[in-house]
Amino acid sequence: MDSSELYRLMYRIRRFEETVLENFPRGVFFGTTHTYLGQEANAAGVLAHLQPNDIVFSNHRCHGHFLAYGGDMHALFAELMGRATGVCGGRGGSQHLHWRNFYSNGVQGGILPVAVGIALAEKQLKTGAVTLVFLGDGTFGEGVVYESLNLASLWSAPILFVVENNRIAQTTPVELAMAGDLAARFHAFDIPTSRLDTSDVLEIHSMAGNLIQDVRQRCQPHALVIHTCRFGPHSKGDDTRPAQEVEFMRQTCDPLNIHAPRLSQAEHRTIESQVSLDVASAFQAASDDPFPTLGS
Ligand SMILES: Cc1ncc(C[n+]2csc(CCOP(=O)(O)OP(=O)(O)O)c2C)c(N)n1
Ligand SMILES: [Mg+2]
Repeated sequence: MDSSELYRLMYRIRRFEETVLENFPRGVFFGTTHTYLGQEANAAGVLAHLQPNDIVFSNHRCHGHFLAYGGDMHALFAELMGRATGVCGGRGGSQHLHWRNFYSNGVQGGILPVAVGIALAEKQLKTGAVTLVFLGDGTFGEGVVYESLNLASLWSAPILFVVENNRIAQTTPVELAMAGDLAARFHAFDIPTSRLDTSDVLEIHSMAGNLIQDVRQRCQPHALVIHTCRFGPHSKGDDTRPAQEVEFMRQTCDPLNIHAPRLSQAEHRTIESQVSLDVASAFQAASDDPFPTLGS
């Protein structure tokens, strides 16, 4: 993926998520939602390296991962709207997506044992596939995470754990919930861990490429901890952080602002207007789609 494709992808995620938050109060979506605003560079940089049979597990904050995996915006809007054309026929909603080798689940930590199990199955089958699993800082309070890390290490699962450390879980800052060091949790199980403190998609892209190649070649687990920023509320309108704190993050670590200067102004403006039109038409198309019928 070149610089302009990475910008296009991040902008697509941004506009998709903004459209979700703008329209939620109109009652057009079912269930809940968790937007990926501010974290776009993680999905874009990491998932650019996938090979077709690789497997991705995501969590409640899954829209950005799904779009970066190659998922369709219309199908994702339709899924949130409960329409028959949705990713899962309108029955999964925002958090429960399955398409090709992409799986997401809203139960915190619940995806870890499944992801490790699938990684081990792929190893047994000698497919060469790598499994990636995204998890947040707030998920390290779940015991099943540690059972999964133990087996991943003991049985050498070809898996990359991607921790998106936005330093908050719902409204609880990480320092009120987590004792000790995040990377030390992986080290306790002899899982090598790399850290990044950046929202620069090129830095993430470069490190993730090396790590995924390494996991594939060595058939061993690895962890990548990315220090990142959540710009939006946890879900919808439930942000208790001071507005200045969020504004400061937007000023200093917006992945779009960091990456845009690498393109000409004309180029990124063209991408922005094309993507905005695509997002608006995907939203409109999904709004016009039918609801599933009983028995379908
Ligand atoms: C087992 C379980 N407990 C509680 C929740 C409710 N819940 C959803 S997301 C979340 C916080 C997640 O924080 P983190 O892992 O840091 O991810 P982030 O939202 O920051 O991306 C909580 C408590 C849940 N989904 N699953
Ligand atoms: Mg978090």
